[in-house]
Amino acid sequence: MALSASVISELADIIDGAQRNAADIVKLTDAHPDMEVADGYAVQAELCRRWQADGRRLTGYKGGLTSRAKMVQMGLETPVFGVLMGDTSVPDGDVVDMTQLIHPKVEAEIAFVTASELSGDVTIDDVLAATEFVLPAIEVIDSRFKDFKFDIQSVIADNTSAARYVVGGSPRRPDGLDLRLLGVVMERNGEVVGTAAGAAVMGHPAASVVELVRWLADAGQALPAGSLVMTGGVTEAVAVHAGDHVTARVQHLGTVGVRFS
Ligand code: 0L1
Ligand code: MG
Repeated sequence: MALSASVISELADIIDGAQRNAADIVKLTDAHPDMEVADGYAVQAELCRRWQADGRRLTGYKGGLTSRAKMVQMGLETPVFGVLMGDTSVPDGDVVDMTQLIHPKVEAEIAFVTASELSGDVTIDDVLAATEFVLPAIEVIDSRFKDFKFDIQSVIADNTSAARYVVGGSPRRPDGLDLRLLGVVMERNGEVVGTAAGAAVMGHPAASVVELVRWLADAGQALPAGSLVMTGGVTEAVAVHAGDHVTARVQHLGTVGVRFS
């Protein structure tokens, strides 16, 4: 790490302020060119620590930049990980208030809910054996950086642009499903804006959970039973505006939707 604890704390203040006020900022490396990826995760961890101290609940984790489509869209090559807070969950079919966000985009994802703890150097089979169910999800991302212009250090500090998440559809145990082959269709206002199969995420959506568990292990942590894991957008993210309605249809898992007002 290149930055001191007091700078990490200052950067957490900046991100927190931008999130609370829905006001964009410039990327953190403009003022701190030495900032490293580990510093970005230190800012994210400090934010998560503060949010939990404020009574907010950690419900799970997210992988981002896990598909080629997302990497190409953002011009970054490395998967990133972030935290999911319970108060950012939106019920299936409910409405997101645009005034609380800067410039949201949506991603269609396959989510996992774990039945048992996962830790260390796990495999895809370990993840599937520990999975209670898989289900369709929409992630609403909202980079706090102006025009979604950031580098890897900054976006990690910004909790990988996490803003809201929606899960729903017909959750199913993964047994008997080949998650690589699940077709995913994302629609905005009834128009198809993205299509992919589950394998778009690292060759298998569970591979995103494998990488998440390894990332947690590097920090001396495990993925607890009962965690929700968003495995990452299968297509590039799509901008939304007030009045839009987005659905993600996942083969065998049903449909999840969200509106923007
Ligand atoms: O969930 C994501 O894929 C976000 C990770 C990259 C940040 C972004 O696209 O804003
Ligand atoms: Mg995502």
